[in-house]
Amino acid sequence: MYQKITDLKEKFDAELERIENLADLENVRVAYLGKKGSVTDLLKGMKELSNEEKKAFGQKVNELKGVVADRIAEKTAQLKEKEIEAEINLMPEFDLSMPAKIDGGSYHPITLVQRECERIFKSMGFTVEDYSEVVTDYECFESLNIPKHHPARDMQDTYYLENGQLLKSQTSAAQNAIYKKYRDALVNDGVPIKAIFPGRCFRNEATDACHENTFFQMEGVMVDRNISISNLIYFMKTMLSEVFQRDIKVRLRPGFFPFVEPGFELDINCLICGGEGCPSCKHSGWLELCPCGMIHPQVLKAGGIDPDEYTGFAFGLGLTRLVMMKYGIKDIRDLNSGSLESLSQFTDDE
Ligand code: FA5
Repeated sequence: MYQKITDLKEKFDAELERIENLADLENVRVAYLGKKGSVTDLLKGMKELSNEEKKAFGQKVNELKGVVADRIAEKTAQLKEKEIEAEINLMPEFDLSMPAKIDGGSYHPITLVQRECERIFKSMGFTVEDYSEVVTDYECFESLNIPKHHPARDMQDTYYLENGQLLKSQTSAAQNAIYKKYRDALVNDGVPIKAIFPGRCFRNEATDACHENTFFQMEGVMVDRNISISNLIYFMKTMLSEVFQRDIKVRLRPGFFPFVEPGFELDINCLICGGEGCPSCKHSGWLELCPCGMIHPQVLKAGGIDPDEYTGFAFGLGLTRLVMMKYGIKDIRDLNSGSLESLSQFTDDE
């Protein structure tokens, strides 16, 4: 009986020695350790043995099982290492110190226009603020005079997180924080609030030539004593003439936003079709670019500012659409495409 164990061990050692790949090794494993394998078979011959003998013999078979399993594991590791080495040897040699054969990168057109707008507003005394893309319902809606279930929310369905926060649907979501940040300087030291805050916005809506689900806006606010619509129009005009460096036809028409009163839509004559109508302007000849208005008293109050003493204007520039107009990009979706071929047409290497 015990001779069978010794013979089987010798046979296994000889076979293992000859194995050169993982597939053959797996066959050997099954042949020895599988349900019908040779090691398991040894146990079947124990019927005629006494209980004492069965115990001793069973122990020896289990020892053999352990040795076979260990040797197979060792051989598996050796063969895997060999396979990796072979793969490495097949790889073409390359010199890590060689300079890469790629052209220099360039800034995205949205980055270029955003920086241009920041430069213009900074030169007029505005600060540039950064704000989170994940905001609360209070920041994005309630502080802006849009209570729960207000129909204005339907226009800005967005993406909600399980904790109730959301991806901001408008840069206006930063207004409340900006008022709170600068209100002491305004009230105590008479420093007007003048801030812009560019940022990425998200909306759950169907895309077309002038709508994306992810796009950029640039919000701007100014709050002081005696701020009026004339101030608003002055800043809008200055910004557009600086960005385009030429005369642009714009129109101002009434627009409703719960956080401004009165509110306006500032449209720009479509520069893709020259006003004749095309898919980029929904065939109207005009493109909604920069809604704006006088900040609603409730919104100032929510920011800790007394609306009886202070007034202000706010605007929400569609930065991505501005980029379309500046570079004559017909389809907004090209801007998020990641296609270097299309994007590099609009940018200078910097
Ligand atoms: C707003 O988002 C307001 N927060 C703007 C505002 C700020 C009004 C301050 C008054 C005072 P609206 O949803 O219209 O408004 O978006 C503003 C601009 O963002 C649009 O005119 C447009 O240029 C751009 N925009 C809106 N939705 C999209 C979209 N899906 N894709 C690309 N640009 C968009």
